[in-house]
Amino acid sequence: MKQLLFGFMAVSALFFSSCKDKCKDVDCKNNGVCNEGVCECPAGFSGDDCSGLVTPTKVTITQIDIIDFPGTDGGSNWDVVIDTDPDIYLELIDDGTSNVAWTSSTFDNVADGTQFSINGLSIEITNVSDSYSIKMWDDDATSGDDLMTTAGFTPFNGISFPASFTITDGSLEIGYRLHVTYQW
Ligand SMILES: [Ca+2]
Ligand SMILES: [Ca+2]
Ligand SMILES: [Ca+2]
Repeated sequence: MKQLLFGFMAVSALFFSSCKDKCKDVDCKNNGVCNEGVCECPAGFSGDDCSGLVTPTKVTITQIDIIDFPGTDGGSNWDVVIDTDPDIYLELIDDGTSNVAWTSSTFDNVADGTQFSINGLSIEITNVSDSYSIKMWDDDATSGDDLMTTAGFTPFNGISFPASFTITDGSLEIGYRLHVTYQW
């Protein structure tokens, strides 16, 4: 009799479990979608509830906004002849190898306080957890160029996938906003 009762309970449990919504108590994070009790995660996320991050295989910089730059060279003008404003170009440096991964075109005589964007970029970085930096130079055609400032960053921060983020040279005034996309 005991065995019969147990058997009945087991069959009932099976019957009821097959009827109930398997996703009822499943909380999929990061826009994951529950299917038959299992979270299906969007690109970049993993784990039972999609809370895990997948390291991207590539981060692509699509735009760089120049938010601010040093107005003077320690109190002196960046240039001493013809036009005193700096002639700005950027270099992306792979800090591990010191290789220049990308160089922008030059923006002549940019007045202090000017904000501008370099868009339409497709700068692909595959060592996404490495350290990179952006060097800003004042182009001086006849002599060595003046290094204006350097700001470091890591393409993938390890905690989220922001579409854009700000980097600075540590002064909290001089900075860029990088617009990026991720691939996995
Ligand atoms: Ca100069
Ligand atoms: Ca100039
Ligand atoms: Ca110059």
